[in-house]
Amino acid sequence: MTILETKFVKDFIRMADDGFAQGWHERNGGNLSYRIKPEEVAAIQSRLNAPGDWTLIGASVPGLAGEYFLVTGGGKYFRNIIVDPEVCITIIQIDETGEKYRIRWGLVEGGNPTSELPTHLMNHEVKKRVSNGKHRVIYHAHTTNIIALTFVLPLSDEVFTRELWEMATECPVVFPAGVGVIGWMVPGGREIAIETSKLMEIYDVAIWAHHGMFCSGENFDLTFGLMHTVEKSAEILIKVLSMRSEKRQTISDNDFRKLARDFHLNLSEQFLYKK
Ligand code: 2HA
Ligand code: ZN
Repeated sequence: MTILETKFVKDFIRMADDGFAQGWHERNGGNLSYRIKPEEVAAIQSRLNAPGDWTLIGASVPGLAGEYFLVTGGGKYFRNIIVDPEVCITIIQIDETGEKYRIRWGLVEGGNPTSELPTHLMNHEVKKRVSNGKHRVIYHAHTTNIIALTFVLPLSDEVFTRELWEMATECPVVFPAGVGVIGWMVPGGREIAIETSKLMEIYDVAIWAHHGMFCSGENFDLTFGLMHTVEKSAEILIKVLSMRSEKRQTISDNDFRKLARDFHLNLSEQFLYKK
């Protein structure tokens, strides 16, 4: 089987294209990464390129030593992933120290992995640990409505979580741990990676003010579905705020407690402060 014929590569490409279709990936905006399973690496081993030079990641991820990732390329357009995947995406291998990577497939016209590689890998390292190896997908998208909300809501985990939960009953079911928010920072480096990975210790969703969102999940469907649900909730909130300044009725603290009881959710009291 060629690398392009494997299920995880096909699923990755479909997810990237679904994200483009949502309008979340203007130009080269956004990036996606997948921690490849050992049996998937074994199945493609004979088709990987001869190992090239190691490159510094710019972050230290010893918890990912020896792992392989499928990631989008820096500067590549999501629009083009489905058109010419071998140009736009790449398989990288992490070294035994977790300090360096090398390219093993893809990017056939040259280039590097995503500019957000430090954040992707630091998030993967945290999520691999806290999910006991279950989480494999990290997704960054420029989701219009969440970005718009970061101009008008206080940049607190409590306010964003609570407002997004209220907008659709499925929200506390889909992201019961809530969402984390960080204020504006320069993207593409170690500092924003450290702040984002701190949020990933607790949440599966991290919002970057005036920029976009990161989501983590076990597989492509769950991670895309999470991004989609949070962004749709933000769209509803923007519609509500645009219609009137005060909500006439909403989902109350006690309603969330009842939902938690019946759906066996652990909804922290931290977010149930309104009464
Ligand atoms: O250009 O989205 O955050 C890719 C990005 C950087
Ligand atoms: Zn971005």
